[in-house]
Amino acid sequence: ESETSQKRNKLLSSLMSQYLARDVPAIQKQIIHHFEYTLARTRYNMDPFGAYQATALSVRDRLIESWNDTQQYFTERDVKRVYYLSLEFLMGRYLTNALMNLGIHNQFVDALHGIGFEIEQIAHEERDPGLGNGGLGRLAACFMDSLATLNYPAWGYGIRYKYGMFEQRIKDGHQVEIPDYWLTHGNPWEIERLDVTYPVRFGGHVEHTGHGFKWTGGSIVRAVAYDSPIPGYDTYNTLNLRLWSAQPAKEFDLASFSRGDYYGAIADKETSEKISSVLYPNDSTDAGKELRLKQQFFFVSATLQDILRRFKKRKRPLTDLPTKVAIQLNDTHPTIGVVELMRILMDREGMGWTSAWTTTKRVFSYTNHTVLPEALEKWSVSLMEKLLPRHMQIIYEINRRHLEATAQKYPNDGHKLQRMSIIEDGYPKMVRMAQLAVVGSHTVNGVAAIHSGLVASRLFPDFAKDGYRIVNMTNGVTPRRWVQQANPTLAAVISRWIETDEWVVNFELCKGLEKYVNNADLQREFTESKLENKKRLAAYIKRQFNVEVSTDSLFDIQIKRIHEYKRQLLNILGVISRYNSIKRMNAEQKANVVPKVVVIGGKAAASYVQAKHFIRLINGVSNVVNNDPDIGDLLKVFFLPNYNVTLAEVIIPANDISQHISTAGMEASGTSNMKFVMNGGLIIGTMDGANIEIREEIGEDNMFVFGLHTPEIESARKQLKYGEYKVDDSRLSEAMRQIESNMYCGSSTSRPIMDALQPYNDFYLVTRDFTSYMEAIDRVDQAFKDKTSWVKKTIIAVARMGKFSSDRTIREYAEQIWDIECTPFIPGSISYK
Ligand code: 4GP
Repeated sequence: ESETSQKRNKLLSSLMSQYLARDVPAIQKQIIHHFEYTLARTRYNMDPFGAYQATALSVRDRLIESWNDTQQYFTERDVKRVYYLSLEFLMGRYLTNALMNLGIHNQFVDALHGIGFEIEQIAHEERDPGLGNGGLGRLAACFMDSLATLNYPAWGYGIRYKYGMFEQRIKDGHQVEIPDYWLTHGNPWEIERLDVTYPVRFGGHVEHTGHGFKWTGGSIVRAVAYDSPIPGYDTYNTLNLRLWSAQPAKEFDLASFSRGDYYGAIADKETSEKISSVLYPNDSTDAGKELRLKQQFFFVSATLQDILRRFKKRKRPLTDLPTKVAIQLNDTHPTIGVVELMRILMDREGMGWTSAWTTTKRVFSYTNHTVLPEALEKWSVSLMEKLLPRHMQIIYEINRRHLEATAQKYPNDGHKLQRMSIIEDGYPKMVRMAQLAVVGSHTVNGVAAIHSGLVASRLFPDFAKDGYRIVNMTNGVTPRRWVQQANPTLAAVISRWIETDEWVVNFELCKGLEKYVNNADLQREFTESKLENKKRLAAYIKRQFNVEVSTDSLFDIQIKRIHEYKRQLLNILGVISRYNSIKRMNAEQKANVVPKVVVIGGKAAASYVQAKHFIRLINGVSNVVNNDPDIGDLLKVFFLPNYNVTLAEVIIPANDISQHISTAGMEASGTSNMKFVMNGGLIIGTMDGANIEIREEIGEDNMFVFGLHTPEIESARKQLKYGEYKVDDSRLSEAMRQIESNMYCGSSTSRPIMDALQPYNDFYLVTRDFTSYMEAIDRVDQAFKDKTSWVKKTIIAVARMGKFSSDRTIREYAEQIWDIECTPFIPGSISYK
C-alpha cells in the first residue's frame, strides 16, 4: 500500500516539475494553456489584458505548488508560526514582484516577447489592490515580503474588501472620491477557498449553563477564505495572505422562511455580505462605527478558528498554544481577538480563567502606529453589548481583575486606576481598545525610537512604570519592491560596484559603495540613473498635465496621506514664497535660481474637510504658478492625483529631495522617508519619527533638518497662543495675505486655511516652524548647485541605509517578540505522512 503511494508521489512530482519547467517554450505553453482553457478565450484573439491574466495564472501555478510544500514542511517540522493580523494590506501589483522574487523575470520577458507582448505593457494591465489607507497597510505588505524572504513560518490575515481605498480624481481643484471596485476584472492572484469557511456570530445572548457560559442566538455570517500566495526572494518558501470575505451563512433561519417571508429572509442574508464590502478610512471618526466593529470581529473570529484548527491537528493541550502560535496585532484594530480567544478557551474548551488568561497573554503582542489621541479606538459599551454580549462580559472581568491587581500595588491612587482602566467612565461608557491591547499582550511596540519612547512616556506611562514590556521596533521597507523593482537602473549600478546582487537580501552590503564615493564613474552612473528616473516621472507628468518639465530641475516631492500634522500646508506656503521671490527677480537674479519641480500627492479621508482644503489650495497654487510666463521652468507645481503603491514606484526613484515635515512628535515613523533615501534622494525634515534614525545613520551633513524638537512643542504652542511669541516673517505674511485675498482659491477654502494659521489656532505650528523651514530650503538650493557634492551625499546616503530594510525589522520581531525560527524548505524532505 505505502509502496504504491510512494511510487505515485514520485511520478506526480516529476510530472509537476515538467509542467512548471522554466524554459521559454514551456512558459509560453503555460500561458497559452491558461488563455485558452482557464479563461476560455481563443488564441487567435489575444489582447494585453488576456495575456496579463494568463501570465498571472501561470505564475500563480508555481506559487501554489511551493506554497503547499512550504505549509506541509512547516507542519512536519512542527514549527511555531506567527500570524500577522491586519485590517489593511497595501500589496501593490503582484506580477513583477512575483517574477523577480522567483527569479524567472527574464524568462517571462522573453516568453511574452516571443508571442508579441512587452512585459511592461502586460504588468500595466494589473489593478493595484488598494486594501489599505497608508503607512500601516504598506508596512504590513513589506513585512509579508520579508517574512517570506527570510523563511519565517508566517501567515497574514485580513479582509478582502470589495471596495478598497477610493480612487481620487481632481475636479476644479477639489478631490472627488470614486469607488474603487477593484475586482471588476477579477483577481488572478487569489484562490477562492470554498473549503475554508467559518461561521461568525453577532448579537444574540449569553446563557448560563451548568458549568459556564454559552453565547447563542443572534445571526451568523460565513467567512470564506481567499488566499494569495506570497513569494519570497530567492527562496522556495512561499507564504500565504488569507483574506476573508463575508457571505450569507448556509444555516437558514427556518422560522422566518416558514412564516412565508421568503424575500425578507433573503434580504437579511444579503446584508451579511456588507461586512467585507468597504475599507474604512483611518481618520474619519463618524459613520459606519457599527460596521467597522463588525469587520474587526468578523476577521478576527474567522482567523482564530483557522489558527486553532491548525494547532489542534497536533493534538497538544491548548496551554501549549504560545509555544506554537504568536499573534501580532497591527494596531488596535484586531484587539477583540484577545477577548475572543479567552471566550473560546473558557466557554468552548473548558479552561479556567487563570489558565486561559496566561495562555492568551503569551500569544498576543501589539504594535502601536500613532500617538494622536483622536486615532485611538474606542467602542461604546452599549454597542459592544449589542453585538458581542459575551465579549463585553469578559472585558468587564478582564478589567476587574486588572484594576484589582493595580489597586493592590497602588492603593489610594484612584486617578491611576481611571487612567489604566479598559473602561472609560462617562456618557456613554466606552471600551478603550488600546488599554485592552496593552493588558492582553505580552509586548507592546512602537515603530521608531522616538515614537516608542512616546508610547511609553505619553500614551501608557502608568503601564510602562508598572513593568509592562514596551519596546521599539524601528520600521523598515523591502529593498525588493522599493529598489530592485522600482529602480532597475540604480539596482544595476549598486550590483556592479559592490560586485554582487546580494544587497537585495542584505541591504547592509550597500556600505560597499562608500569607498567609491569619490570615483567619478560611480558619480556619473548615479547621476545617469537619477536622470533616467526623472525622465520617467517627467513623462508621467506630461501625460497627466500636458506640461513639459525640465529634468535639470530639483525634483522636490511630498507624497503621503493629507493630514494637518504632516503639514502639506507648510510645504505649499514655502512654494508660494518661492514664487513671490522669483516674481520680484530680474533676469540676472533668475539665472541664479535652482529650478524646481514640486510634486505633492496623497489622499484626504473623504470626511476630512481641512485636508480637502489643502488639496484645493495646492491645486490653486499650481494653477497660478504653472501658468505664469514670468516663472517658466524655474518653478512648476503638480498635485498628482490618486497616489497609490503603483504611482509611488514611479515617483520615489525620481526624487532629488523629499519632504517629511510633520510637527515634531506626531509622525510615528514614516516609511516613505526610507524609500526616498534608498533611491538616491535626500530629506528635508523635522526631528520626528524615523527621520531621526535616518539622520543618525547617514550623517547630519546629508540631511536638511529644521524646526522645533518634540520637547519644545507644547510650550511653543502655548507661547503662540498667548501671544508670548510672535512669528515675524514677511514672506509668510505675504503668502497669507495672498491666500486671504483669494488669489489661489475661493474663500470657502482660503478662510478655513487662514483660520488655522492664526496664532491661537496653529496647533501644528506651521507658522512657528516656517522661518526655520525656509532656511532649510535655502540650504537645499545651495547644496544642489554643487552637483558633485550633491551626488556624493546621495551615494553616502544609499550606502548607509542598511538598517531600514524590513528584513532587519522582521528579524528583530522574530527574535525579540515572536520567538520563531527561519525554516527554509529542504527539497526532498517532506514525507507527506
Ligand atoms: C502610520 C504612521 O502614521 C506612520 O508614521 C508609520 O510609518 C506607519 O503607520 C507604519 O508604522 N499610521 C497609519 C495609521 O497608517 O493608519 O494609523
